[in-house]
Amino acid sequence: MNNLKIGKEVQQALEKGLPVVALESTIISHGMPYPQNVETALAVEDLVRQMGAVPATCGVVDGVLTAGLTREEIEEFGKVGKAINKVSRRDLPFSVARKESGATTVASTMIIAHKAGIKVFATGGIGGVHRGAETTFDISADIDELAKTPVLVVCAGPKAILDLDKTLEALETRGVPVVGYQTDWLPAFYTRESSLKVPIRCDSAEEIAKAFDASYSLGFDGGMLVANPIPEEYSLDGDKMEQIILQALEKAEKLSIKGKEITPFLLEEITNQTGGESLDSNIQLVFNNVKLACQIAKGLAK
Ligand code: PSU
Ligand code: MN
Repeated sequence: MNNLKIGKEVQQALEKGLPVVALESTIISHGMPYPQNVETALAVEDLVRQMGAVPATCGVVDGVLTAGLTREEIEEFGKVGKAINKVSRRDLPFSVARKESGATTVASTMIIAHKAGIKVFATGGIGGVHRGAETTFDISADIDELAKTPVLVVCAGPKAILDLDKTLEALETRGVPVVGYQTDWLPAFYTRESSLKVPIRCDSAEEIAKAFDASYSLGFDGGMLVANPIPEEYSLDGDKMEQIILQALEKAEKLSIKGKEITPFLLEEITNQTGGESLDSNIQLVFNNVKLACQIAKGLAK
């Protein structure tokens, strides 16, 4: 398919059966400010290589689904920021037809990873069921993608901008396994745990890799969500974050922000309101997730 481009390093690794880890680009263009976004994206790629795997940052470049953006492309995606289209599943055909570039969300990165033959993907937080979804119906396409595309996603749990309870329920309905890594409690992004139990606990990357292998051998279409708690030293005060999130939600409501704009808006508000403290935590939890994703990818490559 000429709509898919696999970077050279990624292609070689896949041919040799070496571990590859996919990474998303919405987190770069819409999830973090410049220049920290570019610094983080490049540091993440270095970390994957240090861990003995190959990074595949995904995005759409001039209409081509790309697994393995170049350094220059990553810099461009970061500099352009929110001016680049945020592309989820429903947007992909238009990016291709119009030959436009786009930053890919968890959902569309899973699609690209799967087309490229990559099984493991690391990010910060996934999209989920928003607070108030009972009236707005705002449920991220990430949830359905996890149900239909066989890619394992490592995250730090859904961010507290979402309704964690409903997010877990939506995942359960769709048959998506949610694994707590070395925890019984669902991690909540900035904090190590929420008051919700995870349905499955795994204590090692090997155990997770084995279960994902089993999912493949059962012929399951869907993926798997691994929730990895933020390292203790970077975790933030849950009550303080809740206050900031409530203010951000109120502001979004006043400004009538909805649809695909709401998540980036809330992320930016939180970063501004915490004076960058949350950004630092966000960056650290991504590193932490990348390490676990590499271990799982290595387990799968065995
Ligand atoms: N949550 C975060 N950081 C992010 C995102 C979510 O903590 O960067 C991004 C991811 O790319 C995710 C997308 O796939 O937002 C979800 O957007 P929406 O809610 O519009 O589906
Ligand atoms: Mn939404």
